[in-house]
Amino acid sequence: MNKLIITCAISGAEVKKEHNPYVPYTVEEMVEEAYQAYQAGASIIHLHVRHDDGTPTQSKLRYQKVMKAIKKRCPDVIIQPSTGGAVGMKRDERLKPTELFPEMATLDCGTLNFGGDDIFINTENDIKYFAEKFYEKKIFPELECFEKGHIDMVLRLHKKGFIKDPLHFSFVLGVNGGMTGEARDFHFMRESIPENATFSVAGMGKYEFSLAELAIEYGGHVRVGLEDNIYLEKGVLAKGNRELVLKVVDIAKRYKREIATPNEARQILRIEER
Ligand code: KMH
Ligand code: ZN
Repeated sequence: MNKLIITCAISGAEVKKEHNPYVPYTVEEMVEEAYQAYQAGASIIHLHVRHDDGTPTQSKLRYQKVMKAIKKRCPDVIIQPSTGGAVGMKRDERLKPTELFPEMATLDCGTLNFGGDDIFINTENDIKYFAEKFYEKKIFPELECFEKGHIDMVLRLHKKGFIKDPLHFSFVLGVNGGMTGEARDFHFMRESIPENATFSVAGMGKYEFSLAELAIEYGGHVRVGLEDNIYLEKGVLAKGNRELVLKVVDIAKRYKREIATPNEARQILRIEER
């Protein structure tokens, strides 16, 4: 089977040190968590940045500082900034990290409830607007789909030429307000994308490792990290992102899937050289 690409979502925008003290805020903490995840087997670092007090920000300057420092420590790693940012941020604010021309970034493909009164807004016009900016800057989009309707939106926009090949999906399952992360949800999502598309799966909370295992078994790729889940196992907090990545590496061994290096990940996803 193809090699396994592991993405590590080291920080997120919502999770706090009160939830898990290893959630990184400062530049130094971000770099250390990225390095540990990379050493453990992650070839992609999905990145949200924070101010030192933990407040999420889409500041271009802050992304620049963190990305530069990560690249110094992990020269070949793929850094994938978020354009989702935090709930409530506006389009252009969310797009700030794309001004740094990262090789890859997330593109969120639909609106959903996000717990309590929160709504994560990604209208059809938002998606078209984001896609236009991505292709203009030759940024490879990871198409984040929180439920099946988001895949349908991608396929519609792909047909109309707003979203282009190669298609790489991320199924983000188990968000409070989105689709759950049961096996049947995974199969429904997996069977709904074109055959030549690639996919990665991010399971929130209790779904993280069961979905990772399904993705590994069915030839997909995996995202783990403190953004998505703070526990190594039920009731045991992870001591950083490294432990979460290593747990995926262990599952991969059982299925005899080798781990992709960052350059192999670029080839598998068909990220064009710039
Ligand atoms: N923080 C969430 C509201 C992404 O990174 O593209 C959105 C999110 C998605 O995390
Ligand atoms: Zn994110």
